[in-house]
This record gives sequence, structure tokens and C-alpha cells, in this order.
Amino acid sequence: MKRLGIMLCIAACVASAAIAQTKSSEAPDGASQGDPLCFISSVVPDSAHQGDDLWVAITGTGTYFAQGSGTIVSFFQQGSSTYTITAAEVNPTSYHDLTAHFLIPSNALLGLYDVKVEEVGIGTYSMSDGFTVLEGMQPECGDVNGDGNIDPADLTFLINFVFLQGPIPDPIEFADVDCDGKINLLDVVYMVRYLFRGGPAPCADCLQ
Ligand SMILES: [Ca+2]
Ligand SMILES: [Ca+2]
Repeated sequence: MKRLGIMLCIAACVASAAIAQTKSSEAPDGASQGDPLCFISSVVPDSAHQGDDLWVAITGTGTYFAQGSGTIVSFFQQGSSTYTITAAEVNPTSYHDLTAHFLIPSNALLGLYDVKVEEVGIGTYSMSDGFTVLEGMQPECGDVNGDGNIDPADLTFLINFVFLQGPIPDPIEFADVDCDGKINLLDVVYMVRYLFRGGPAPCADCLQ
């Protein structure tokens, strides 16, 4: 009986949302379209870059998360063709809250996406234009291990390369963090100062 009640509620919500969307098709945000009974009310964060690996917290109003036979969370873009990014992992914590793990492909289409939470066998909650995919971060000098961030792992990678014949950075120039054209002890010192002593950031033109 409980499941039937939830299904009826979601059916009513979906119908209400559809009517509201028809009435106010110019509204930019699905959550505000005519106040449907249940909807996705927040998505945090609401943007990411191509190639990002992140958890997104989704909150619903009037929703019944995790009451279907499965929960699928996705970002959906309708352009000249449809494009979908589906969460690799979903953790509902209540009827109204869940977190979803997304791996944004490095070649994902840029721009606005609708956010969808599908309760399999029951229905789908959505928010129009609720998430934005931005252009991928450009690799930079100092990202010695090439993971997109500059952090102590790069210092470890640099020390291994300079002193212990460790793996060669790719491109190798990213290890020349002071842009003097050489990769040596001075770059290790520079990285230590940047990461732990408030020193200047790695130079910008190590590739030149
Ligand atoms: Ca790095
Ligand atoms: Ca150098």
C-alpha cells in the first residue's frame, strides 16, 4: 500500500510538473516552474569542468528518493542530439537527499544540463538547466604527475624524478617549475616553498 501511495504521489507530481512546465515554458529553472508538488530543489555544486571527478548533493522537495527498484541520477542535454552523463554511484540518505558520484568525461558537451533522478519503476524527478559543464582545466606547470591539480603529490613525483630515477613527468617541462630551462634541486626547493611556505606559484610558461 505504501508503494502504491508513493507511486500515486509521484504520478501526481509528474503530471503537475508537466502542466506547470507547459504553462510557463519560458521559466529558466524547472524548480520554479509553477510550483509543482515535488521537484529537485537544489544541486550542489551546480557546475564542474570536463574531466572532473566529483560528488553532487541533490535535494528534493516532496520527493521519495530510493523508493523505486533503483535510483539513477543523470545530467541530460538536448541539443542536435541527446547527451547523457550518468552517475557512477548514488547514495540516497533520505526521501529528500542523495549524493551522486559523477565522472565528467573530458569530451563532455559544454553547457547546461537538466538534472534527473529516476526512481526505476515509479517516475522521474527533474530540474531544468540545473547543472553546467565547463571547459576542462588546462594542464599547467607544476602539475608534475599530470592529475590536474598542483599538490604535495607533485612534489613527491618531482623528488622521485630528480633524485631517485623515478618516472619521467609528461610533459617533462611541467617539472621545470621555476622556468629556468632545467629540472633540478632548485625546482624541488621552489615547490616546497610554494606548497608549504607561501612562496610564488609555479611559473606559467614552462613549455616555452
Ligand atoms: Ca598534480
Ligand atoms: Ca627549473
